[in-house]
Amino acid sequence: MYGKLYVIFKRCIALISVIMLLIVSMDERGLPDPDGAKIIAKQRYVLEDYYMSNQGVTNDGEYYYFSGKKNLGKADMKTGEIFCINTSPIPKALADLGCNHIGGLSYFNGIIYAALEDGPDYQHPFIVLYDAQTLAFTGAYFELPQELHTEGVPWCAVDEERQVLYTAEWSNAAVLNVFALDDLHLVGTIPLSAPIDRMQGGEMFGDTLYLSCDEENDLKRVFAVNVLTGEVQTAFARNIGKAFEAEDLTVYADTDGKPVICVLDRGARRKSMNLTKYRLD
Ligand SMILES: [Ca+2]
Repeated sequence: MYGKLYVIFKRCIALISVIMLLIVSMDERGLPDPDGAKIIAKQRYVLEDYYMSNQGVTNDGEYYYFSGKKNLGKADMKTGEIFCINTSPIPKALADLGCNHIGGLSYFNGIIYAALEDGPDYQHPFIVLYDAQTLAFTGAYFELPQELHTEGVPWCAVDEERQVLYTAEWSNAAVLNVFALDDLHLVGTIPLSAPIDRMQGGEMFGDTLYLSCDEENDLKRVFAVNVLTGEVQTAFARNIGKAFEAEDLTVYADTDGKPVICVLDRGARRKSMNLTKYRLD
């Protein structure tokens, strides 16, 4: 009896998903093309998967790792299907301090580095480490200097080559903060050639830090920062419009070694999360 009801329930959910995906694809029919890049694929998440994937994204070449505000999810990069979740990843000690929001993610060497903050007070910015295989909390977290993160820590990006992790202020950041990867102590800052506003997430590729920004215009550009010089350039303009909210991004190497930049955004009217994959022109 219950088995039959469960099958009917799952079929109803599957049907609602199909209808929502159809509505979303109709909504997005008229979007202009990006400038400076081409869209090569798009994965959409609705219903429960939306909540699992609406903040952060990173990858290890085989799996995507997502964060919702209070969740972690893991998806196969070939199918995009989320198959593993952790619904209570925030350590109790940090929850007791008011930490209530997991933001951007960055993967390195079996570990997911997650930015955690305590909005709206923003007194306790943390980087928390999770096991990429299981999504379990590893027991390790590091509090960052609050004076460098006065509006929280919305994202972080691991630089494997230099063994550091980058963060920045949310509003009109003038510098990147640079932390040693082993114990997250501050090792310096990188002055930016131009301030960057409303950064939502980033990831390294070679010497370039790609940054997703929720600009208050229709462009929603992705910026490229040369971490050797601090020079800021527009990588491409996404042209998705103000109705979308840009979130984190992740990057992987295509078969020819060129970067594929995968940007998360919340679709118009919050019906779907989109992971859009771009190749630079
Ligand atoms: Ca990321």
